[in-house]
Amino acid sequence: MAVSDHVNLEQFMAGLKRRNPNEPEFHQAVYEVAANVFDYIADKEIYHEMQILRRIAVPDRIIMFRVCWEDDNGNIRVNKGYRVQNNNSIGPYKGGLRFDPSVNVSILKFLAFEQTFKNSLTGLPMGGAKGGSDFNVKGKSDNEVMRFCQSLMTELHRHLGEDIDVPAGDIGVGAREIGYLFGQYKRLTNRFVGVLTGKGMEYGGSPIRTEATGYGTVYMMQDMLKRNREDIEGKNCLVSGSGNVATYAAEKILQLGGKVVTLSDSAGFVYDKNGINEEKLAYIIDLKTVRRGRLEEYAREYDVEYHAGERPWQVPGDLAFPCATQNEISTAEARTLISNGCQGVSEGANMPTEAEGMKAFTDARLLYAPSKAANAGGVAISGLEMSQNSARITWKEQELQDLLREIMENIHDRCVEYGKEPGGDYVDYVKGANIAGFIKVADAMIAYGVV
Ligand code: NDP
Ligand code: 2IT
Repeated sequence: MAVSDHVNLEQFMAGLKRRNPNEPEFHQAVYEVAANVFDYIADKEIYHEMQILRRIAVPDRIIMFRVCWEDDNGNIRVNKGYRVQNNNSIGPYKGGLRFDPSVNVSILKFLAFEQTFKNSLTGLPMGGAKGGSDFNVKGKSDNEVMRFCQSLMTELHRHLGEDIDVPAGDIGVGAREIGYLFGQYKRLTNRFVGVLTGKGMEYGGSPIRTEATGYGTVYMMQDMLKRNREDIEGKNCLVSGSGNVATYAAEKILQLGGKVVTLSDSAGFVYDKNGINEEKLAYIIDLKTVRRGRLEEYAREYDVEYHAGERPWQVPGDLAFPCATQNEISTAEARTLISNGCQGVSEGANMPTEAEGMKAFTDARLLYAPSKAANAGGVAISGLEMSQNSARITWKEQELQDLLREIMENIHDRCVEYGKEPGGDYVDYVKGANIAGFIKVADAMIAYGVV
């Protein structure tokens, strides 16, 4: 075996940036993991010799394609479609599809890289991938969305398979889109298999997949608080977003006796001082998933504060749950949360906090669960949807509720195992999640040799 060149973290990052120019989100995601992993592997020669981190940071493959479709006025429209298959060392590629005008290679590479460690943390056999399109679902008719999904799947299907790559939803891809995508997969291949997750209950979906990400994010906070002999009851909670993850995080906070005072969308946030109760939340879920409206309408309907073009982090709160998108908490906003007395942050969105903001949370010794641990409940239930599809069986809802709770507790405990400060009691959950997620993938790669 050749003697490895022991680069340090700075040299590693310089090389990564040189080889992947103009991909700031990807650089940010790799740096966050590398910073912890470099420390961990300092005295573990095999990981250096096998160049593990360098290999995980190059996707197995990136598929890029044209998606043509016809709008309701008969115009031909053209979008880009992507699938980044990052790593399948511990199982078939698995990860969501995002439809949003901001989608590009940098964002999908960061998401597929993160997904690789997140999926490892769940303990289930899933590799990491992410995909999607720069298609904007906003303002499109159901028929336009259907034609777009069918066109995208016409290319994507040849790269998928129940043992190859299994996509799911993400921003802009919910139950409606998964239905159209699965319908086209089935039509093209004449196979009814678990090739997508987040499916409707009528055609192979799993109980609680819809709720799983949001619930899991709150369970992670519950476990962090429990370690400090506290709980969510009575706490003021700031939640951002008003999509799948945010609304079910809010639902679980309410079930646990917390008070949800904010939600947001891409146009602004609502500050509801009296708290968003179950009835108001049902209104918001209907507004966002059925009527596809703006949160501003909720503010008008219930006569609460609406802040156009702003994010909720200036509002004083005990706990924060960013559940919208990447880098939605700037470093300055992270500092504002800390100075306003925020005690804990659990990330429902992927990489919602800027790098310096993450450091500020840990330096201030907040209870801080990073996304790859805190939002892993969604993909964990996706993994169990795959198992149910393979066995052609549907488990009972309570079984899945219990499994989600158990998986989140295991992830919490693994973060404590690898993230607890030596000689102290503080847990650096970022470090814990990165190292625990890394080990399983790295050891599988070592077993395979140089491939
Ligand atoms: P949805 O499309 O259901 O909801 C997204 C929400 O975030 C909407 O309220 C949307 O506002 C808002 N949003 C989107 N982009 C921006 C932006 N640039 N600035 C401000 N707000 C924005 O998506 P999900 O709830 O599924 O996903 C939210 C986050 O959670 C993402 O980071 C995703 O990667 C992550 N995640 C999702 C999982 C899942 O199972 N769905 C699993 C794990 C992580 P608007 O209504 O105006 O569009
Ligand atoms: O970021 C994520 O974990 C997801 N969007 C869900 C992935 C999945 O395959 O369920």
